[in-house]
Amino acid sequence: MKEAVFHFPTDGTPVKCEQIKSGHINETFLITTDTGALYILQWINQYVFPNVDAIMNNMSAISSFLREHEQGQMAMISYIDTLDGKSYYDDGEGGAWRIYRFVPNSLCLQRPGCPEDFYECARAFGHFQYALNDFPAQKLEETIVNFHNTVDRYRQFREAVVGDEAGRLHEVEDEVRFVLEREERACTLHRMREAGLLPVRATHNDTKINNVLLDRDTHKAICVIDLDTVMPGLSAFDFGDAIRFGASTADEDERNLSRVRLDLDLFRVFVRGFLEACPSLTDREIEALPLGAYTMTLEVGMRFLADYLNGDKYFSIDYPEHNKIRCRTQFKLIADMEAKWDEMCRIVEEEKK
Ligand code: GN1
Ligand code: MG
Repeated sequence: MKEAVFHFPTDGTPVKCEQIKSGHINETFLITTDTGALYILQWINQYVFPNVDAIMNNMSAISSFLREHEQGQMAMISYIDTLDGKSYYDDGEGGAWRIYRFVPNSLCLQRPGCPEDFYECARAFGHFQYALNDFPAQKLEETIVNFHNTVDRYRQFREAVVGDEAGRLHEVEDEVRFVLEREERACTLHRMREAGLLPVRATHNDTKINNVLLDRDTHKAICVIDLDTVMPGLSAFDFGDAIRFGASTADEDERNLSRVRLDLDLFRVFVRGFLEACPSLTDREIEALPLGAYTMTLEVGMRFLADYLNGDKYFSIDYPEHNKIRCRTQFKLIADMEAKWDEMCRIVEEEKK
């Protein structure tokens, strides 16, 4: 049992604690009490999120906005305060912990089992975006500064290459070149943002499909979770990260690269669901969606690669080569997007109607 759980009020006494393997940053546990109540306990990685208060403040700002403006159309996770009234428990050893009640009869998917599931996820993320259309994004704190600032990601990437801290550069020279050759295109969205061509909104910024809870029986979306990276951003980021992860034909850490492709049918289904649920996007935002997929894929690929060069300090890994394997799948996807670029744009145009 994790000691932290005893700092929260629970129905019954916690008797069972199982780790849920999902996500590369925080740690998540399913807690069962002797009365059968279920809770999700999370350890927040403060190397990645140094400002836990900012996360919890953002979350509560968004929850109260949605409660007021949306009449509860979309469910939200509500965290339970500690016994002494704080939003998280600080264990004094650098650990921050929080807890919420497990959402009954819910599941999250690691891969879309069928197009309908992916469509549901698209609607959930699209709706999240739409529901926050009038939320003043500048009120949100940047929980990770420059999170999707691709220009700054390139700066950090170069630092990792020059530093070569783990002495691995010689293994990944082709991958480094791949990233550097694509800099201009990858930074386009950021420059459009700076030029005021795309609206800055409250965005989720980590839209893997496993961040949507679905009803176990109907597979209808219940809510969007993992709001730690909700920050000011571009709609294309949320669209793009979901495509990167969910419309790939293989896992993020597939070793056999011939299995990794962009599935255009899934791409289309996601475009449809996202646009239907988020009618507030401007024409220019819609046109930017394919570039969102491209940018998010390249960006996370270069983050995996930078972490590999730095000696795996950021993403949790299961084996020493893990980040190298991960970056290769992202670059394979990028190459496939380049080959399918015209079709991606055509699909967005067709679905726009
Ligand atoms: C991390 O932990 P998880 O899986 O929710 C990362 C995302 C990456 C993703 C890659 C805070 O998300 O940005 O896209 O891994 N989250 C953070 O799978 O860096
Ligand atoms: Mg996450």
